[in-house]
Amino acid sequence: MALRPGNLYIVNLFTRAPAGAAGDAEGGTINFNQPGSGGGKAMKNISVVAGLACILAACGGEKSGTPAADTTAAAAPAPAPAAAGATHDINMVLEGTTYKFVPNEVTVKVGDQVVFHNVSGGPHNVAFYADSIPAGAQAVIDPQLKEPLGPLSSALLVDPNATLAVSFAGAPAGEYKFTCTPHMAMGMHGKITVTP
Ligand SMILES: [Cu+2]
Repeated sequence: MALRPGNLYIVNLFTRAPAGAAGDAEGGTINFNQPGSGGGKAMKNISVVAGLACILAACGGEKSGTPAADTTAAAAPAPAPAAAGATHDINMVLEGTTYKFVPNEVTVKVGDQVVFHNVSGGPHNVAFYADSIPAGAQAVIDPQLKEPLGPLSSALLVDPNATLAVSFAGAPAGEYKFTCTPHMAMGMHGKITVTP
């Protein structure tokens, strides 16, 4: 608290220096005034200086400000998996000794969403195959995965009836093959076909 006004006052002293050429003796007097009424003048002078600084900075500031605005604009569309299309449900189940997605193949349209349900035999997850999904698909899917196990690989659905929604808004058409990481070796696979 005390340091900052003091520093500001020092700036003020420098500003006054040419005018108050009277000498060091006056400097001492000014110091005594510092905590008192002199503070008001100091504040005014500083305000003027600050104002000038703002004006001077404005020229350079606008250049850096524009890209900043662009960044915000670019980031905005990402958290917008608002599903305007249809919703398709896929259950993740254990039937007998078989782990499966039910249905294991669905066809959706761009803009639709698929909701995976942890029905039985969990935990399950959804892991898309990076080597077979359409180009550009990963950029659509990854931002939707919270705490993913890895790229294109969702977190585990542990709780009963836990769901994972994957929106295909803005997604490229094509085949999206996926598996369940814990049960991949047991043949738990599925495929979503996205049509324009
Ligand atoms: Cu599974």
